[in-house]
Amino acid sequence: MEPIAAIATGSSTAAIGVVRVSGDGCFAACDRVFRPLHGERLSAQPPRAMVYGDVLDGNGTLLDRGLAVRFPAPHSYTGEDCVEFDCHGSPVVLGELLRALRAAGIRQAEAGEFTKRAFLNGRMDLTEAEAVIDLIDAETPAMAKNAAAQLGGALRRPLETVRSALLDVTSRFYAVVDYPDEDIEDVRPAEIAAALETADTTLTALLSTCERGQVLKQGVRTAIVGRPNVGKSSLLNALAGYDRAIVTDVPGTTRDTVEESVLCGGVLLRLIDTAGLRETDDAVERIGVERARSALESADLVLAVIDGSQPPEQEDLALMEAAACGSAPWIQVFSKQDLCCGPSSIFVTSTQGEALRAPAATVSLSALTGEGLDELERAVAALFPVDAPAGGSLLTDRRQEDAVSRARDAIRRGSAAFYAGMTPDAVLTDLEEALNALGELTGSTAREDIVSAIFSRFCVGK
Ligand SMILES: Nc1nc2c(ncn2[C@@H]2O[C@H](COP(=O)(O)OP(=O)(O)OP(=O)(O)O)[C@@H](O)[C@H]2O)c(=O)[nH]1
Ligand SMILES: [Mg+2]
Repeated sequence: MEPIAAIATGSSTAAIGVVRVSGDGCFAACDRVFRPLHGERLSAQPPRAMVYGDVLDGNGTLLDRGLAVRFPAPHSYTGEDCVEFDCHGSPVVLGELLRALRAAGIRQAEAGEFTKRAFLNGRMDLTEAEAVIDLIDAETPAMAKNAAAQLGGALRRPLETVRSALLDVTSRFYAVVDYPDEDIEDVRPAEIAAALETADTTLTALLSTCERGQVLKQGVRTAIVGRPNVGKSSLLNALAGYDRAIVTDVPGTTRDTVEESVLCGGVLLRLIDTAGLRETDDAVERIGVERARSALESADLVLAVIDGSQPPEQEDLALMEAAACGSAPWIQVFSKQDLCCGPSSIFVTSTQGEALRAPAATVSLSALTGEGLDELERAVAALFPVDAPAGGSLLTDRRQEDAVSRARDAIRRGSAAFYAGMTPDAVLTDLEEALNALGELTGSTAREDIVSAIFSRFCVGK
């Protein structure tokens, strides 16, 4: 394909900046902007070896001294002839190098174009290409590890196994449908039933990882709620590691919701600090309290904070009732343990005295000294285990989840039709549908607009 070039290392100043080039004829063009200090021109240098030399602008004037590597097709990221330049990480130098490459006939690459070419040239399937985006965007080590494993085929492999089993089954059916008079080997019901069942089991196992995959990718929306002055904002700050929210000894300090993402027990928490829950005549604070209530209702996890240095008040009991009545797991947090004299656990009952849904954990901590924060981390890690049991197999993408579930449903329908003794073409329709859904996932039958949408999520240079 036509040659393209882009800065791969972003637009900010750094020690090193990389410009990558890919496409037909790119070696000759690169000879015009790079002159090795020793030996022959770049296009005659050994493949995949770093060469030190002068980086030149369009007029042959020295721009920088750096390294260049050439990767002859097909042994490159894109599968095409590729060159990478390691320059000093000056946006000006890198921009000038791009300009010189343009003058040599190489156009600016679009977002994700290198990876799109890698996909089109069969260097990776769609699940692996999507893993590249996830790896770049990873916000936690667990997310990065899951993406890295998928980059290595952790999703592709089980899907391929299912696909080839289905292909085997469909080809047998086709033989029967297409050549009814030939004496073709029997359809072998037991083998077919076993193949369909294995496919169903594999896809079901994948689907069962979606919830954890979402936690991994989106994080857990966590509302910190409680009455005024119990230390909610202090807890947010302690978890964030800096003074994100204003803390004072005036009850009603926080009036709006304050959001911050933190890593707690290996889990990405999207923390929402809220206004202290109380009745108030202040119009602004009242809106804050409404927002606090809606945060509590929509959260995936609730940290119900109770001042541990004081006897509980009616409002604390009301808070816990509200947390217990929701559907999200909640953690009872007793704050200000350094002043310790208050309760360390409260049995939760409704205003009518009935026992309510118990907290997932009860933690005593001090935002001031940090004691007990590790206990909170352990409680969160136990609630949201993100480390995939079989490394990299967590399904984190809604598109992928949708395709796997359509494939599984079609297999189940096909299986039911098979057991009901339907004609082979009835079973085939369902199995073809399953194969198509799997093809969308791996990209072998994905529509062009879907593929384009996926690659547009990339940054330029990737
Ligand atoms: N000794 C001690 N004081 C704390 C601790 N956490 C919070 N405080 C104090 O309690 C007061 C209220 O803290 P905030 O974090 O503002 O409480 P809040 O729940 O966000 O209060 P509102 O925003 O008004 O609802 C401040 O004076 C804090 O310094 C703690 O762990 N130990
Ligand atoms: Mg506050």
